[in-house]
Amino acid sequence: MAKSPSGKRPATRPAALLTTNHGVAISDNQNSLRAGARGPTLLEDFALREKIFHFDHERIPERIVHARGSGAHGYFECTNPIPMLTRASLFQNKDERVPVFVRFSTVAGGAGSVDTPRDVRGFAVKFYTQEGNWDLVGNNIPVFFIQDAIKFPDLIHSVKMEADKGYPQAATAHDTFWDFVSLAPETTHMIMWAMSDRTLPRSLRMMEGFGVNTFRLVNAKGDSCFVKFHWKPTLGIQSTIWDEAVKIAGADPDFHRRDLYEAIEKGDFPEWHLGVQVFDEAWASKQPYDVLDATKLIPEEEIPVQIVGRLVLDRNPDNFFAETEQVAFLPSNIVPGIDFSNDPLLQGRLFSYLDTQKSRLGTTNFHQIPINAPKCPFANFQRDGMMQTFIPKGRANYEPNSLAQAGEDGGPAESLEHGFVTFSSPERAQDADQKLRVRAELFHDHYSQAQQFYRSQTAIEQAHIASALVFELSKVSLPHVRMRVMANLRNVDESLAKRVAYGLAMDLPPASPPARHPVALKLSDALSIVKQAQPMLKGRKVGILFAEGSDKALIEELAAAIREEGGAAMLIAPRVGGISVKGGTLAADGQLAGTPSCLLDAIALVLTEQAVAKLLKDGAVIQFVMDAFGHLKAIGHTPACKALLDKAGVTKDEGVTGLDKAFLAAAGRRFYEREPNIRNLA
Ligand code: HDE
Repeated sequence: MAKSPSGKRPATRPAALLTTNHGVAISDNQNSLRAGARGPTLLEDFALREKIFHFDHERIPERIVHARGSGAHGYFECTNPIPMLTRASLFQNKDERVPVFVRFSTVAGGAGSVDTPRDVRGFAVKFYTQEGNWDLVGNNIPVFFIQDAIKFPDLIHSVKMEADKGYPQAATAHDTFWDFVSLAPETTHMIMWAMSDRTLPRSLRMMEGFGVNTFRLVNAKGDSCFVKFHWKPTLGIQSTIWDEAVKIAGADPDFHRRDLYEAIEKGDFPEWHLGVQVFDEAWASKQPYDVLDATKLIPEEEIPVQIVGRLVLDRNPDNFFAETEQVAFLPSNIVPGIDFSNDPLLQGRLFSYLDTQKSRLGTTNFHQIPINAPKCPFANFQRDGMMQTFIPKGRANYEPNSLAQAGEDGGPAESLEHGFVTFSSPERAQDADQKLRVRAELFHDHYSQAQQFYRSQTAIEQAHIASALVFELSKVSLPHVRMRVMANLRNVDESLAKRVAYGLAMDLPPASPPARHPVALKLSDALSIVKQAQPMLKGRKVGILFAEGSDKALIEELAAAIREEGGAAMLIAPRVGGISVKGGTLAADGQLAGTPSCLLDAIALVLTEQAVAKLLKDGAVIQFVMDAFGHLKAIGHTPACKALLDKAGVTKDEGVTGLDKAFLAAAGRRFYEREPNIRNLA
């Protein structure tokens, strides 16, 4: 009998043994099998071939949209049960929790693209309820570009890299996107949101989420109402500004992914409240818009958002691929007590997501992957298929069967009592027996809510929208496309159109004839980020810049005060390992050149006059201060920093403080009022 190299055969195999996929232990994982020390590699090397074979197939197709994303585990807790509205198990009992997996994403970029382009963010939540998985696959903007699913492939083709050039990546600022937009006035409302700071979130933890489509709730008696779902972040809504987002993309392409991961690792669990807006058909039929039209929202002032629960993300995935990449969200994953509406966008989505999983995950059995499998028992007679991991027992593989009468296991059976029963909606069904390719009348109003959104913003937010339009349209090379966008914009707001035209140095074309004349709607404060801003240090990161000779006690006191208020303090110095300061040595968390202030929410400069004199020759430190000022952040400083502030162009305002209480208060907010003095906005 042949012997192992050592000549001995161990009695049992150790647990942590490197093996092939078929369980054979590997003796050498550094050298492939060769014919002689300098000879060719042998085909016989099954361990080498298996390893390379598996590696070659490690990638699966990335999502056609929302390819770039970050995920986390957590739970949903019902805080205000609503059994009168829905029989869904997760909304029945106060304090009851269900596990969730959440994936946030950008839309346009590929899986390896940066986290901070101007883009809509996906906000997809999988609730593993006792009665099956419910996926609420939403976005951070409550409306969408188009009204009918049939236009989705065109929209996405237009926004992705241009077909011939292969660029730009993750950007809307190019010809084909704006060509599509200009030819589809239904996009106008969403364009207002997309050009606002909503598409530049500071953190995934600081953005709202929306179910977007109208859904239904159905109670145990079978009564139904319509519902819109809302996620409200407990850290408040916070956005960056454009110049900041662009710089973050270079400084940390994983800015949002890192922020989410680190917050969870630290135990600062991101949290949102889930709210519902409920209404009935009688109310819906009186509105100047159609609630089945996903380009329209219901202002919170009209129907208040009622909080029903909270979402807490408290665990990072163990493995990015197995969980975040393989998670498959399906708007068609619905549970008893929740139902669809006839929204034509939603109806199309019900098909698309199931279909896309087959192409991405390769098999109809993708629901067996642990991240996708329900956590309640599930059984049916669907059988076989690629990558089948279940081993059903017995003969029963059809329904109904009478095998139980012969003492065999007859398997699962349907149940009217527990099963999902589609709500039979009677409303507006007059033309249900006609086959039509039409849009309902109110869908033709493309401008009223776009106007409402724009006019509900503060002056600085309006200036950001105008500037974003100027930026994007200045990247459009086809004059007729610009013209058509401007012609549509005139239907939203004449002053906006004028500002953009001025920014582009072009004449305003005549307004395009609207399919339906816009009506003036009541303004809504809930649409503005700035009007809702809640200054807070919690969840924010303050950079403390120090150098040789800085006061250690002062730095430590400041860092403690920041942490006390729930903020993070990051020490930054020209050299990280530990430099000599007043009171000892101090190590930094980040090196100055690698930690530009765009990655921080506020900065504190704890520097001596000598250190300032030396640092004035360093472009990185001047840029550090200049950007913090330009990005509307608080700057706290020791008196010795005057020369540095002057060189960086910092002028005194409420956000420029000493290192005292005033700084702590300032660090939790942005100083939008500073912007008109330092930047020419459109
Ligand atoms: Fe999606 N969308 N979508 N979408 N969507 C996908 O499904 C689609 C729409 C949204 O983190 C795809 O699994 C169509 C609206 C999110 O894995 C695909 C239409 C909203 C995610 C698809 C829409 C969304 C997706 C690609 C028009 C907000 C990422 C990969 C009818 C309510 C989920 C996948 C994740 C992903 C189709 C419009 C949100 C191709 C046809 C509106 C958050 O099936």
